[in-house]
Parts: sequence; C-alpha cells; structure tokens
Amino acid sequence: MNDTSHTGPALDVTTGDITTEQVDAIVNAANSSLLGGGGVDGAIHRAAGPGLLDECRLLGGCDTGEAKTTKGHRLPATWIIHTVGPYWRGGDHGEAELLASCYSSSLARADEVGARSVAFPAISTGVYGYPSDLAAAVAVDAVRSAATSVELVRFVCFDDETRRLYEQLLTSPKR
Ligand code: AR6
Repeated sequence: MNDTSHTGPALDVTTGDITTEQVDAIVNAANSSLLGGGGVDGAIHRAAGPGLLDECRLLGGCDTGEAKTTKGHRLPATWIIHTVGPYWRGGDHGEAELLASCYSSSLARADEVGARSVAFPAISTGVYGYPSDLAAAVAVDAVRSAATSVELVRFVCFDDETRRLYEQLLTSPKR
C-alpha cells in the first residue's frame, strides 16, 4: 500500500525478508559493536557475506540512536545502513527519542550516499523488546517528520500482525 498524502518520502509496507529488498539501502537493526548478532542483523550478515564483517570492523562501533553506512556486498541493495536501537526498559528511559533518532539518522546517512529508496526493519522490536505498536508509531512519525531527499521508505515487517499496525498508521492522518 502507498501513502502519498505528504511531502516527505512515499511510505509503503510489506511483509518479508529485508535482505531480498531491491532498494538503494536497507537498514540493519544492529548492536553497538556492529560486529553481527541474531535476528535481522544475523540475516543481513549471512546474506551479504563475510566482506560485510570485514568492513564493519573498520567502523569502530556505533552509539544507540546513531547510524553508519557500509556497502551492500552480496545483497541486491547498494548500501546497508547500520543503526543501533534502544533496549526497552519500560519506556521512561528515552527509548522513544532514541528510536526516532535511529530513523532520522539512517535517513541522513541515506542522503549522504544519494540513496533514494530505503527499507527499514522494525528496529528494537525483537531481541531489544520494544513493543511493536509503540515502535511502529515512533517509526512512522520519525520518517514523516524527517527532512530528507529519500523518495521511498519501505517498512519491511517480519509478520502480518506488525504489517497491519503499519497499515493502520499509514492510512491515518499525519499527526
Ligand atoms: N527481515 C525483516 N525483519 C526481520 C528479519 C528479516 N530477515 N529477521 C528478523 N526481523 P531484531 P532488535 C524482525 O531482534 O530488537 C541482534 O542480535 C524481527 O521480527 O533483529 O533491534 C543485534 O545484533 C523484529 O520485528 O533486532 C542486536 O544485538 C525486528 O526484525 C539485537 O539483535 C527486529 O528484531 C537488536 O535487537
């Protein structure tokens, strides 16, 4: 589905494996080491091949809420933007601000390399325990309010329940 009622990037949502997305950049929900892990991070490293880890070793890690770029290696995407989501600690430890910063920082990195289409996973909603409904609302708000040249943002959900959350948000008026 598409949402073209705003002036920022067009937003769409799909269910599936983000590693197969044919976009300029995919975003990785990494940890601060940037040296791989489970979940979507593990899937991206497996699909991209060992050259990704070699490149990540040169980056010196990444703080929560920030983002760093590598090449896509064996992925269809040209770039991988690695961001570190917040660990959910009940919601009053700045989690929403840090999660919003993951989205805005990732779009800033996308702009730096000229990426026009970017696919995001549901950052922090797996191992890091962020409730999916709250995370989806933060994600959509952050992307809608970002100043970016990115033309298409795709939210790639791993299950239909998460996809429905995004669909509801994308069909509701901009807040
Ligand atoms: N494509 C799209 N989404 C996926 C995929 C995939 N291939 N695989 C999982 N997801 P998580 P986090 C969804 O745990 O919560 C790693 O070990 C998954 O269903 O990958 O930010 C890192 O190294 C969930 O909705 O990331 C960190 O240590 C979402 O991606 C830590 O996990 C995020 O789940 C980061 O935890």
